[in-house]
Amino acid sequence: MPVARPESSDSRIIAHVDMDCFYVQVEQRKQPHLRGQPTAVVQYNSWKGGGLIAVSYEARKDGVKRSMRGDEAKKVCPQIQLVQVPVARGKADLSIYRNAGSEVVSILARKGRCERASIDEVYLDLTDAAETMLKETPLESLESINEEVLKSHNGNDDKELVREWLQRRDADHRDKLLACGAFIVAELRLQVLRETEFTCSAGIAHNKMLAKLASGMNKPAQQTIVPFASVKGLLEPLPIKKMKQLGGKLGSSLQIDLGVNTVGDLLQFSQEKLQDFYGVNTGTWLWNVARGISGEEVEGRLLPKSHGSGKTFPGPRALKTLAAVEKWLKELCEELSERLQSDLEKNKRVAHTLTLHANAYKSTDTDSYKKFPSKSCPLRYGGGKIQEDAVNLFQAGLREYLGAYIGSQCGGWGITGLSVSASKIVPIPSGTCSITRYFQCRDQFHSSSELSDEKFIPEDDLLSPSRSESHPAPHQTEQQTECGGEEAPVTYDITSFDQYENACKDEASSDITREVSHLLSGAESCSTPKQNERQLRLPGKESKMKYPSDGIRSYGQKRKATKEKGTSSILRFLQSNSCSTSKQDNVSALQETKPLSSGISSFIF
Ligand code: TTP
Repeated sequence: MPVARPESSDSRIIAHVDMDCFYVQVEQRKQPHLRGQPTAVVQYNSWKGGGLIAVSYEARKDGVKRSMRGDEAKKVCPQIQLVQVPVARGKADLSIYRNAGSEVVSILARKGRCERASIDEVYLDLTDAAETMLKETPLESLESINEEVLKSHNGNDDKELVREWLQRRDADHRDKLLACGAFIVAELRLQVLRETEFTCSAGIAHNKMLAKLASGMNKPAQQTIVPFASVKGLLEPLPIKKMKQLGGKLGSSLQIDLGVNTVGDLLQFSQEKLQDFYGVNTGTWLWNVARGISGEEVEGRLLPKSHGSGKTFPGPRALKTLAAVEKWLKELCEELSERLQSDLEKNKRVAHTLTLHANAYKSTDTDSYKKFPSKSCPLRYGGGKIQEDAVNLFQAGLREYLGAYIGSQCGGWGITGLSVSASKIVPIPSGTCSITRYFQCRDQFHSSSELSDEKFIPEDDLLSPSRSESHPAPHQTEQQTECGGEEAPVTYDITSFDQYENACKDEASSDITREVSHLLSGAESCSTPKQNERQLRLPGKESKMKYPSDGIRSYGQKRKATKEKGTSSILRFLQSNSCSTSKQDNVSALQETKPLSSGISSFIF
């Protein structure tokens, strides 16, 4: 659900940095002869030359678009170079892109609080750096300005006008800070180029929402500034459904029920009117959006919020037997397990929730609107265990999806997309002396309170707000696993799990990773009788929440129902967690977790 946060200060300097045609640049660095050539990266599936997932700016000039397949791109631009995404386990392997994104993040993080928003996007809070620069370097007296800074746009594309704006003596404090932000971001973009060979573009504004809107306005290798005076002009013409969190039901409701098609249309409604329609929080949030007001903070987070592995099986490649699904789940779970292990070793982080998503159809479908329900359970480490749990989650989802339609073994269904993801990732508490004890403690906790069939909660119930976001592509969503190519999109609501850490705190710190290999090899026993029982008790027992499917009422009711459910889970958790002491003390500065209330609905017990 959108959260209305008051603007903490309208003098913040926030940048949104977005890499240019990212996968193409990564491939061009690997194969320098591709530089300057029209190039595109294509999916693993080579049908009709493969779907394009990244297109170089040279190819875009020739009319190549991401919606094309390789064969069509070759017709439009015969000299195009098509590079296939790397492949592992029979699917796209995105690690090369992920690692390249990490290189960039580590450079950008030098200047201010940095939030990794997706595989190739970062938010930066540059307020302190800009304030310092303003004190130390009066911009109006600078004799020469670096060419990179002049690649700024603020509604003007003329470099001289931009120079004048940056050095205006009569500018107010906010504009002077923005000008400093432009200098800092230009320098950061140069550093990224020098150290990684990648170009990027950026938006510089007083909040995240405006910075993100601006970063894509002038690409590649340029930057766009949003002075306070330009906000209205920037927002007014934007289609309402293009705004973050308005691509789904809320945006549709605005269009259908209030006739709002652009952000400008929203301006005619008073805050009270919007609150009447959508409730106080959402109404206030909408009123703020229309005016470019957003208090959302840049989270200090350099690592992904979640890990996922998925694959699509379009058309005739749909999976039609449990054996076929199990085979693919094995591949996906092994990949996920490797990434979890690497995260544990490198970053000392553990994930707590495993989620399975699938896209499915029934051959004689009478209710095609019905989605395969996403399912979650506590995550157990080790490829075999993740696989076992994922298969159970799949079976539970399939039973619910098919309902009375037909037995799951009898066919009549197909799976066109499958993904597993690990979320609720937190650092291992600094006082943990033994990783084995940490996991034992955690698994005891899981086994005593979580692993029953009622605990499988449809992901729709947990995550409906992020589902309705209006991001142009799944991978770009802030609350998403990094996906791409043929990987299926997944969304998350990340919640504080520091209770776990407190429950499992141990005396002294020692080398955690030395026990990791043993632990992840599956040698330890953390499976419990309850986990085995779970499979037997699955059919038909999932708790379901039903919502009316239309209009504003349904939107409001869904929010209420979700909140209530989450709240009761939290209370149950707090009551049952006798080991839990205080909150927050084990969460590192770089891994800020959201307040308990913000993700309340996604606790699964
Ligand atoms: P984007 O940032 O959307 O696009 P881009 O970096 O290729 O180009 P631009 O300069 O316009 O920002 O996506 C980042 C990478 O994510 C992209 O290079 C490839 C991958 N991706 C997919 O795998 N599937 C998709 O549908 C999209 C949109 C992107």
